Parts: sequence; C-alpha cells; structure tokens
Amino acid sequence: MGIVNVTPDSFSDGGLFCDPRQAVAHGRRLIAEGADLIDVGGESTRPGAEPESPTVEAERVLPVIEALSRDVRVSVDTTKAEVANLAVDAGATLINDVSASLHQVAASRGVGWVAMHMQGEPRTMQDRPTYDDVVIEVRNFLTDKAEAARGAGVGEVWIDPGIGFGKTAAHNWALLNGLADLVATGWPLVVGTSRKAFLGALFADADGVPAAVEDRLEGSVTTAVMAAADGASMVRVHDVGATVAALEAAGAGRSNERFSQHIREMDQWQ
Ligand code: PMM
Repeated sequence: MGIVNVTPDSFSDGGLFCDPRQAVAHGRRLIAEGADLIDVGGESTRPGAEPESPTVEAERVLPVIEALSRDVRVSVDTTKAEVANLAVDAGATLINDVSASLHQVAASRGVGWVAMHMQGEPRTMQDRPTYDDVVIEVRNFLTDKAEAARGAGVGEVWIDPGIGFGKTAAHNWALLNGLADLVATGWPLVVGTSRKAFLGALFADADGVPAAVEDRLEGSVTTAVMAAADGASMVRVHDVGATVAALEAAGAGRSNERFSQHIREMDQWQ
C-alpha cells in the first residue's frame, strides 16, 4: 500500500502533494515502483493535528482518487462517513479507517474496510498513552471491530495495530514483536511503520535529537520486511520502490511458505 497524502501538514510528506496533479503524479510513480494499492488521505492524523472539515477533505482527495483508480486499486484514508461515501463514488474500493468506526459505510457500499487501533484522538493521543498489555488490548479491540463488521456484511475486513497512534515507542516495539498474535486471529493484517517517530527516536544523535523524517528509510524498510515475514498481508509505506525490493530479496532469501502466502493473499484482494 503506497501512501499519497494530499495534505498541507502530514508529518512526513505534508505540503508536497497538495496540488492534485502533483498527488496523481506521485501516485503514478508509486504504482510504477510496484504498489498494489494506493492509499489517498486528505486529513493529517499526525499527533496534535486538528480535524479538517469534510468539504475540504473531499476536495483534496476526490480528484486524486478519480484519476488513480483508473490504474490501480485505491483506498481512502478517512474517518468521515461523508468523505468515505464520496470517495467510493470516485472509485475507491477500500476504506482505510483509523477511527475504526465506519464499517456501516463499507457494508452499505460493498467495499472493503481497514479497522485500525488508536488510543484517544490525534490531537491528544501522544499525551500519555497507557496499557496493561498493549498486544492483548489491541488484539481484543481489533477482533471486536472485525467481527462487528463481518456481522454487518462487510466481505473484506483488515486489521491494523495503528503503530504510533496513542502509543509510546515501547508500545510500538511490543506490537511489532507481537504481530504473530494478531495474525493468529485469522483477520488479514496491515502494518504501517513508515517514517514514524519511533524510528526517528531509534536513530537519534548523541544529543538525543531524533533522526529526520528523510533519514528513516532503513528503519522503515526493515520493519516492513519484518512485519511481512511475521505474516502481515499488507504494509503501508511511503518508499514503495525500496520496500518492494527489500520484500523481494527477503522472499527470495527465505523462499518460505510465509512469503508465498503473502503473495497469494495480495492476489486475492486485487
Ligand atoms: N498511519 C498513518 C495514517 N494512516 N492508516 C493505517 N491503516 N495504518 C497506519 O499506520 C496509518 C494510517 C500516519 O502516517 P502518514 O501521516 O504518513 O500517512
């Protein structure tokens, strides 16, 4: 899943692809680099971000979805029913929902749904995230949401632990170490680590200054490969070319059942 953020303020690429033409061109580059699906978002979910109006969000994403969905499968990254519905009209066939609240829209429109876990809301989620056992709590939340969606008639349901959403670096690493528990639920798993702050913290300099967003490539690619090796069926990434190459190398090196399974699952959703 390649990321196209049509926002002035997303944490890693905010402002770069605000003009729909630039966003479409970027999406096409990601397709050429090997993305199977493009995730288009019009509202930043970075920590501290304020919500956007549905009108502004829709204006940003709709032309981009309309253009890219002619070439590839497109998901819309939104928490608003109104935007999700308009995005489906424009050609999106998957609702990527970081609020895990829109399964009714997916059911009524006959499209897929990604349920992501978040503690709190973007404005305040990093204030003081707390869990007794982050893996168990996230797993239970996601299976409840997935079962509710399936019960409501959503045919294609994905779960996502929401790396960085109301989580400390320790929580993120615990989740990445516990992906097997999420895979064991049987729901297909999406994981998004790309360029996130916990990777910046890992590569902080001697004064504790985190690595800049553009210096998080190795951490992003490595954690994407680890997630796939642990059974994630999809990884959400900015750097598609590097990630695809790394996944291919890892798959060739291992040539094991997990990677073959991964490829089969991707084929099934296309
Ligand atoms: N992360 C971001 C936005 N949307 N959706 C899913 N399903 N999973 C994620 O981890 C996720 C997401 C934040 O990253 P961005 O601002 O670079 O898009």
